Parts: sequence; structure tokens; C-alpha cells
Amino acid sequence: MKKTWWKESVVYQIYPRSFQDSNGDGIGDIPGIISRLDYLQKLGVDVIWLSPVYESPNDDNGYDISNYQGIMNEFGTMADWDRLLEGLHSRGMKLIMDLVVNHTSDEHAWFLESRKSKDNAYRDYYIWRDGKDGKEPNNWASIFSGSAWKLDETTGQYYLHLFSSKQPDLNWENEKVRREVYDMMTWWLDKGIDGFRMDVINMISKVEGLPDAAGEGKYNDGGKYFMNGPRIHEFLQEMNREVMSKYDVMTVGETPGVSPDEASFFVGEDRGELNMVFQFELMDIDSGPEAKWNVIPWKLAGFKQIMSKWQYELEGKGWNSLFLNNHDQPRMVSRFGDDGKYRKESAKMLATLLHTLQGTPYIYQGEELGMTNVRFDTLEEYKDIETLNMFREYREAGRSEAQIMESIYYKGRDNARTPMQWDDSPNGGFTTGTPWLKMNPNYVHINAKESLEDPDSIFHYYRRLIELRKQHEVIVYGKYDLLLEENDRIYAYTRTLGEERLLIILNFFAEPVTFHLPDNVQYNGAEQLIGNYEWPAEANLRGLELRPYEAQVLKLK
Ligand code: TEU
Ligand code: CA
Repeated sequence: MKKTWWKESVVYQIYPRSFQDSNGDGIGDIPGIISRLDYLQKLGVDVIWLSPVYESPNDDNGYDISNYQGIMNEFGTMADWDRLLEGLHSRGMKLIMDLVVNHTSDEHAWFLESRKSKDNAYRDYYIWRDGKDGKEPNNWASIFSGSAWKLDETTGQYYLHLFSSKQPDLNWENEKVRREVYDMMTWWLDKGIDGFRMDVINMISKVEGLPDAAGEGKYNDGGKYFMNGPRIHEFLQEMNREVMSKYDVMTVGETPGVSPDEASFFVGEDRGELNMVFQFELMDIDSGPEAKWNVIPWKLAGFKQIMSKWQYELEGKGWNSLFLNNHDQPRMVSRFGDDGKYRKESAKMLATLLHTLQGTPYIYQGEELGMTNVRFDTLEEYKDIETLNMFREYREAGRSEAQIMESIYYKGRDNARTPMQWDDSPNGGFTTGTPWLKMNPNYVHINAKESLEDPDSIFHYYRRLIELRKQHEVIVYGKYDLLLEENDRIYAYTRTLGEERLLIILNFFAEPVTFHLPDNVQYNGAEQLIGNYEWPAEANLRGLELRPYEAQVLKLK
């Protein structure tokens, strides 16, 4: 595969509201981030992805943008942002910004104009329709519960909002909208940023006529008509031609619901669209058929099958993104590892996986400390709009409060959004005031200060994994081959580049288990590159006892 810097990089995602507060108002901010740049440099990450810092009424914590070219007051000023970029660049790190252009805030100047009258110059910037028989124009459900349409009294028409009613969808059919977006992107690129993470970018093209979705509910999933729509590739190629191709920058598109086949259109190296996509197959592994909130247990067989499918199908065609959590997902150690007795071992095991597959790893803030999910006693302590809307909807449908709280504990987005745990002082060194979302009480023993001091910590393990990627090309570019497909306790695979061969062995559970290297894999000795347990000098790979959550990366001779 062609070599590029973004394939060789490790990305670190910052959710600014929860990273570091600098002025005691309980809200993380840009000066706070600047004060932690040395920490990030020590970890060794190459690129920072900053979740939205633009002006926003914060209905969805910044994913509802009212001005793309201004900084949210609570986060600081444009001068602060300039200092952040400068601070990163001077340390040899890069910055990618979140691009949220499927929708704006309903407080964006375009929408304020658009809603004024049917013949306003901005009317066609959004998706307006007449109602049908006194009801919404179609039966689509919003991803954040209820209908995807809202009636606007001023003109008596409805507007489409796939997410919150304060996030009206832009009309990408309108050439002027696309021009505005490209100009805005160019403006940021000219300020010197290094790329974009593109929010729900595969939802920008909707099927003409916006047909009703299938289903028995009052509102149903219309994904078929707005995900990977008819003009999506045309729009992305146009964006690439008009904007991205003029800069040496990276792009990663968030694309819920894509299969590897579809993904290869987005990231195929000769397609001129995106560098990588975030796909969610693994994130859906424990979602029941009705919704993500109906949790079903995940199994290692399914886990391996999903990871392997993406490794094999994009090989030689396009590049994978690798992540096990983000600001919308539960904490990885609580979900796929053990956040109790084996927290450290299992967090390191999962980190080993993340950093030894083919693709670009993304670390979500706090993951490098082994931060865990949280359980707040009352709904009032939760802030996330998706969680709160879901609670209301399920209560109305007759589900018990206790049952809904269990779903929230398992899947709620606030699990990822509790503030960073810097030390064991009150509020974990995140703020001197009252945090906007309560801290996870375990900050007293899970925090950065403790991790930095302990040479055996999860933090230092991540630092070493990131370093290894710089030393061994095979980790970046090597071909992936799954071993022991049928084994339901162990995930093992090789990575091969020319003469270089790595063997990765992961025990996914607390029970010890024996590993047998298949006979067709020849070797004359194995050298440990990294592992979460010591490597015995005389180990035999044809009958190796693995300890709880053991992870080993071996160079085969
Ligand atoms: O998320 C897109 C998305 O599909 C999410 O709704 C996701 O499926 C859900 O959060 C899982 O619980 C992006 C952003 O990452 C998210 O934070 C925003 O709320 C959303 O878009 C709207 O901009
Ligand atoms: Ca602040």
C-alpha cells in the first residue's frame, strides 16, 4: 500500500467540554487543552482530533453549530485556538477539526433566514415540506427519538432533522449550500489545520421524494433513504476536487451503517473521496434488533469475524480506522474488558489489539488511563440529549425506570463524557468549580498523575505501543491473517511484511487458556516486542498457558 503520514499516525480524540477546565466554570476549554499539550506529547500521539469548538447553543454539545467560523464563548476565543494550533505544530503534532455539515443549529444565521418565509433566499438551504393529511411529510424517526420533522408555525411547513429538532438538515441538493461549505472548509485549511473528521458524512444525500420507511411503529428507521444516498459519491468527489485535493491533509468520515463493500467506494485509493471511514459494525455487536438500547451479549466469535472482515476486505484497496470507543460509545474497558479486578490487564490487552491491526488507531481521551463507565443514581445527573430523549420515549412506551437505567449504564453516551481524571484532588484536577457533568468517583485511584508515576501503568503501555509503530513498518503496513478462527477464548493473528512476521496473541477473558500455534505456521524462536505480562525465556508456542487477559506481540524468527 502507498505510504503516507496519516497511515503511520496515531490520533487522539479530545472532547473539549470534558478535557480540562482553566477558569473554574466547570467546563473544559481551549486554554485548558493548551495546558495539557506536554502530556499529549509524552504519550506520543501524532494527531489531535478536536470535537466541535465552534459557536453553538449546545443542544448536542457543539454538534449543533450556529457559526462555523467562530469559537464557542465557553471554550475561549479564536486567539486561544490559534495558540492551540501553534502549540501543537511546534511540538510536531497535527490538528484535525470536526466538520459537522449534515446539519447546522436552528440558531445558525442561514436557518434564521430560511424559516422566515417560503421565498426567502435561504429557504432552500434546508429541507422544507408540506405536511400530509395533517401529519409529518413522512414517517421517518429522528435518531434522537420521535419524528424527524418539526412543524414551523411561521410558514406552516415542516423541516427535516435527522438528529435533534435543533439540528435542521442542510439541503445538499442546493449548489449554494455546497459552495458555502467548501468555502468554509478552505478558510479553516488556510488557517493551517491538518484535516477533518466529518460527522455523519454519509447522510448528506437523501433519496428523492423522501419515501416512507418500512416498519410498524409510528416513526420508523428511514436509514435506507438517507445513508449512502444516490449522490453521496458525487458530493464527496466534488468536495475533494474543490477543497481537499489542494492540501496535504487527512480526512476520516463518520459513516454509520456502511459495509466493507460500500466503504471501499468512500476510501478506495483511486476514488478521490476520503482517506478513512469510521464504521460501526463492532459498536453494534451488542445492540438488539430493535435498538442500541436493547443490549444483547457480545461473543468473541462475532468480534473476530467483524474485525477480520474489515481487515481482509480493505487490504490493498483502502485504509481502516481503528477504534474501540469514542464520545458516543461506552468505555472500551467496561464493554469489552473487565473494569474491576483485571482493569489494567484487560485495558492493555484491548490496546494491543487497537495498535496492531492494519489501520490508523484512534485513542479517545481517558482510554489511556483505563477510564471506565459510570453509574449515576438519578436521571437528573445525566446530560446527554440522546439519553434523555430515549428515557422519555421508553417511559411513555411503558418500560420501567430501573430497566431503562440499566440500558443507560451500559450504553449511554455520558459514560464517555465524564471529565478527564488528572489527579486525586477534588474533582480530579479537571476543575476548581463544579463540573458540568459529574466526575466518575473512581478518579481517586484512576488518574493521570498515578499513571505517569507507575512505570507499569496503562498510560506507559500506550506510550510504548505508539513508539513501536514508529520502529516496525510491519505494524503499519503488514498484511493481516487470522489464526484459530474457531477459538472462542483467544484472538490471534499474524502481520506480515516481506520477511518480517509478527504474531499477536490475545486472551480475551479472565480464565487461563492454552494457545497452540497452528502447525502450518513455521517458526524458529520468538522475541517479545511488547506484552502485558513478562515473556518466559523458554516459551513453547505449540502449548502456551495464557494468563488472564494476557496479550503478547511476538516477532517470529
Ligand atoms: O454521531 C452520529 C451518530 O449516528 C450517533 O447518533 C451515534 O449513532 C449515536 O450517538 C450512538 O449512540 C455524530 C456525533 O458523533 C454525535 O456526537 C452527534 O450527536 C451526532 O453525529 C449528530 O451530530
Ligand atoms: Ca472553562
